[in-house]
Amino acid sequence: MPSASSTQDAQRQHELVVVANRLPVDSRTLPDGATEWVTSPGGLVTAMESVMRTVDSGAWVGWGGTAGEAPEPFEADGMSLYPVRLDQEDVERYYEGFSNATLWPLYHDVIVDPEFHRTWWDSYLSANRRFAEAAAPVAAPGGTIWVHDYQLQLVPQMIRAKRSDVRIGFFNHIPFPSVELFSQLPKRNSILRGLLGADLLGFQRESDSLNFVSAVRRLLGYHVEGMTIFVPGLGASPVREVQVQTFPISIDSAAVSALTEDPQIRERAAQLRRDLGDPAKIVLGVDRLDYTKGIRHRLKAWGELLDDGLIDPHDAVMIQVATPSRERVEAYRQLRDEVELTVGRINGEHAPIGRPAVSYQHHSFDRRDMTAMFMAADVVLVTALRDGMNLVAKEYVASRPDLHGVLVLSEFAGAADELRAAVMVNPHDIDELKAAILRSLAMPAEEQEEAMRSLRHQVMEHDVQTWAHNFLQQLEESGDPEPAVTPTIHLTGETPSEAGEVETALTAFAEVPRLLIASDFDGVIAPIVSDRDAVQPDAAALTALRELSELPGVAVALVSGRALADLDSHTRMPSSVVLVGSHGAEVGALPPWMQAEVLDQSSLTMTEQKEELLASITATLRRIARAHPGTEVETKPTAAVLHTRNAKGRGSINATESALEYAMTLPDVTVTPGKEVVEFAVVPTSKGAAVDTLARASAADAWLYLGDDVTDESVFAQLGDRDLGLKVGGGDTAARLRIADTEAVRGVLQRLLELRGQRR
Ligand code: ADQ
Repeated sequence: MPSASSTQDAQRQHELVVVANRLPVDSRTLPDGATEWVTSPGGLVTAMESVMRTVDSGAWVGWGGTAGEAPEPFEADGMSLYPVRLDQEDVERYYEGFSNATLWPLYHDVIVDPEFHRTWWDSYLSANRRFAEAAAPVAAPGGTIWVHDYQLQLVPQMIRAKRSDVRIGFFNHIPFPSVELFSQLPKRNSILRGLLGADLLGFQRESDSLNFVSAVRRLLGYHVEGMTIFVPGLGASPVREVQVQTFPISIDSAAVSALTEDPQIRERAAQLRRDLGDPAKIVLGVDRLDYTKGIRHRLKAWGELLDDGLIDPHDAVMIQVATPSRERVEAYRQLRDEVELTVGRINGEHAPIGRPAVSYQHHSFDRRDMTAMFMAADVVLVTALRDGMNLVAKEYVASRPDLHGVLVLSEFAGAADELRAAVMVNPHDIDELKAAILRSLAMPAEEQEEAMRSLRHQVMEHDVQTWAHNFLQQLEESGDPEPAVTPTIHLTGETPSEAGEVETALTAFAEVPRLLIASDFDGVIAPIVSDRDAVQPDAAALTALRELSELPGVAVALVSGRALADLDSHTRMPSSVVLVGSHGAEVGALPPWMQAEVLDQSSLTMTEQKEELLASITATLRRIARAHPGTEVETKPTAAVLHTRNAKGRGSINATESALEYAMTLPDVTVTPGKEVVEFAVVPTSKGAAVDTLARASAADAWLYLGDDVTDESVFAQLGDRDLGLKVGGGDTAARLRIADTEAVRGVLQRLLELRGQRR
């Protein structure tokens, strides 16, 4: 990659933002302290680079490869790059630890034992948060964020929490294990939920997609139809659909194929054969030095063939390119030792003087050298024990427009699903592997051509551009993102509004011809008490409400989370005051002048099915309550409520967490967390919808609402210009005015009565 320039305006917004563990460039510190950027190797970089070039405004968020402070964002190759900081401890715990010593072995069928430490998880969580925080602000409104791979599985959900207006895609480059294996992973449900923050989840093979869907079904209990997962939302937010689909990744096939026309590269391939002593056959393996790639199995087979005298080292040479990888992880150090010991032993026993039996290369090559090697190779061995896709297999095929050469391919590599004309092997079966190598070495030219033609058809037709295009197109089709719902916050902190400000607002409001005055009950008309049944409403406030309801052009309502009967028994209001219970699910008698037909109660009707659901929710909440002393369950006609106000110690937090976890499994239930309560309603409810309906039923020109709880925000959120929202007590709110407490509420209601009374 050419030298990069730091830009002042790099922090702009982009249509497409790629988030991956690594940037497509590596930082290097020069002797004079300056930073130099060079293209970093690896399948993902190769894949995405060509895609990003086709986008007008693309950004890439990732780590630069060096621990410590991250450089400022900069531009390179027409892309904006946003480096993410990883400290040495993050590198050890998030990257080498949880990503490469926990997830990597587990997702690759536990070829080595996964290790787990809780500190690694903590670091994974905080590093994922840093990537999400870097990515969320740089996406344009309605833009697309594409998150890559197992290191960043929590990022989709974290981005969604900040930016519900963007499309979020996730692609997993490595396999997704069977649910039996995946279940071993500590924090497995957090990982699933993290991924389900995406709109579209892509996997390499059909089996990976199916494994993921069944993990979600089994471990989270979410409803699944085909490859669509229904993720339940909390509160009034609807169920979200997440699509799961298979997108086998590929390479820039035309570019690789074109390199083979280059005379210099052709010459390099010929030179390579001469350097090896002009053997009749060259067998090639190219891998990151990783235990998943089956390098040991391959060397064992090759060594045995030499031992058995079935291969003459004068006729055939094996080249093993093993790129250095994750050298600080113990399993990789051991692997390197073993591989190098085996190569040494084979060469010691079999190499003729002056040339190797196995030429072992533990370093990187550039694309041109790599292509020369593929052009020289008569057989390429891809013997992965488990591999997401394996791009080497496809690169070899793209490098053979001459239709010569044989690909030996493990059935455990994702590429096996597409490259059906390869010589398929089970690499665990060393005898089978040996037979496959011998068969490939002896394969007649016509047979090679026939197989290679079929392989090339597949690889040239399905390149990485098509892969990315298909993914992004599917993401586009996977439903319009929600409009940016930035809950409008007008007031923060606790300081009440100026008295004069409240007075001016009340005076203007009292002049409106037809009014609706609505109020929450607990915390507004009555101070909060620990025993809900011992609540003491403010008598003067209730009197003011009653008298207001008797004035012409004024409708009055009490809107509460309490059950209707409960609200009624604590307020004893005349029929001129409308009582709304259970967050809007229950509405009491209406005064005759209200238009009852506006109230569409159909969705609130209880069916037998809803009764059953409510019974099972109540039973589960009771179980949670038993485990957390002091918490209790209240039952209402359409809802069950867990009250945690009187729980001991962390009981309130723990019980709430259990309840919300349980809520995730209930797609059709409206779950409303409030002040130390969580309500599960089997009919759709919201105080906001209730007040809106009442305003229409009373033909009000404007309404006033008094509320103290988070559940009241659904009302404040829909305040119109003439409406008046008064938040009682502290906390962020969409209301425009704040008053201190129930005493202040009494003052407001009495003042309103006065102002409106004067109007008569
Ligand atoms: P990797 O495990 O890195 O990728 P692979 O698909 O084989 O595996 O890609 C490796 C890339 O590195 C190839 O492009 C290869 O040519 C190149 N490479 C290897 N050794 C090299 C060397 N010494 N010098 C230069 N280049 C070298 C992960 C998954 C795979 C999946 C890819 C892409 O593990 O299963 O195919 O992502 O999704």
